[in-house]
Amino acid sequence: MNTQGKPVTSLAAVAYEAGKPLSLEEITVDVPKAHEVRIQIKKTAICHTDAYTLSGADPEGSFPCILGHEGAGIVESVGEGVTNVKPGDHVVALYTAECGKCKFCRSGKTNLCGAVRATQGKGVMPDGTSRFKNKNGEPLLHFMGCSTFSEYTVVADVSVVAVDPTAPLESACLLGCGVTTGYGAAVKTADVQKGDTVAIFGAGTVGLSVAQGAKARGASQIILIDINDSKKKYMNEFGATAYINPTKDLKEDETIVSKLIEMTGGGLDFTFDCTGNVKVMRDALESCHKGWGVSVVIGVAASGQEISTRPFQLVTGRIWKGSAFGGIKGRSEMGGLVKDYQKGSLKVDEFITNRRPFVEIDEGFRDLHTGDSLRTVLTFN
Ligand code: NAD
Ligand code: DAO
Ligand code: ZN
Repeated sequence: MNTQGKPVTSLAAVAYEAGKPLSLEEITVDVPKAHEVRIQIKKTAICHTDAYTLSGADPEGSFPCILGHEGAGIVESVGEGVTNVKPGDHVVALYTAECGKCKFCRSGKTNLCGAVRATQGKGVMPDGTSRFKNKNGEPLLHFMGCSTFSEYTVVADVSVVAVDPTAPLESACLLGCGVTTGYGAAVKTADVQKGDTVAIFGAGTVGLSVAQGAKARGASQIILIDINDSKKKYMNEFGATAYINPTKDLKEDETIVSKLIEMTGGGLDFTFDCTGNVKVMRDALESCHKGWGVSVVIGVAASGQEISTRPFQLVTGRIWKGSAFGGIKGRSEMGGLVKDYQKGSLKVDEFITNRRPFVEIDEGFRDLHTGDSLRTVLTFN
């Protein structure tokens, strides 16, 4: 059936209120306007940010909305003026847009883009309106410019990239967030070099992806730190050389900082926070080598949290920085990541620990809390 130019009916998980269960229902997805793209989502994974916003802990979360930001599918139709994708293209939705024209994009210094920033944060399309409505005709907000928990979604053309159609969409969808974030943080934000020492706090999808990036660069030591022993089984696969559980592997007079400094003869060249815990962020900074160690904050902390350390840590040469989406420019660099995946140098499928039909999205959210789960991929029929 030709759906182009017409509103479509779509199965979606609607988040009506923070802290309330998702409502699986049919919604209407409007025709894409100028510079917009309507995508039939085939695969979407669930990330902690979706759970964080649904829980109500995200002060910027607005409801009712369609969550989901790690998704891939096929372009169903495009609005006027769209030139970067066409119907039938296999695509990944991008929560970090790339317009190529704004001050950020032209700077060559960041992957952040200003093009849709303000409206994306408010849960609407660039013209200030939503493309989603429920059966009662009430508008539903967009989320992170993606809203992949709907079989059909509409995104801005700057927020979507076409990928090689021979790459499985379930793998492509993971490149929409977790894997790219960790891998990019190691190879791009930190630019880890051969022989460098690396410590990663948090061995989830993001942390393990940092590990594989550090391994690809030839790091000499890759130390994973996690309070959950069930992640230890992944350490070899992603290139880690040691695993420390600070709740049980430290001697009485040791701290995680003193242990890491001792293991590396003075501290790490690079550390990464992939937990979102501000105390861990401090430990990560203070485990860095005096004079040059760099600590990269990737984890998203709960609302109202602040980081602290003694300023002397910075005076004596440690550097604290952050990374969003691994510093990767979604539209110009996603193709390269897909190629790396296809030639086997970037692990992606290894992160899929659960597969479910989309209607099992609630169980998918529960998977996030089981010890050894990395990513659950949901499939639309
Ligand atoms: P995850 O929950 O799968 O992994 C987090 C890991 O940290 C878990 O294994 C957990 O056991 C461990 N952990 C929790 N507290 C710890 C502590 N005190 N010490 C050591 N380990 C601890 O999450 P993920 O999907 O890998 O994401 C990691 C973080 O990155 C989250 O905060 C997420 O919101 C954030 N994130 C940031 C970006 C970005 O662009 N900056 C993108 C995606 C995700
Ligand atoms: O440009 O001001 C801005 C914000 C860009 C958004 C970057 C988001 C990084 C963290 C996302 C959390 C995980 C999906
Ligand atoms: Zn831009």
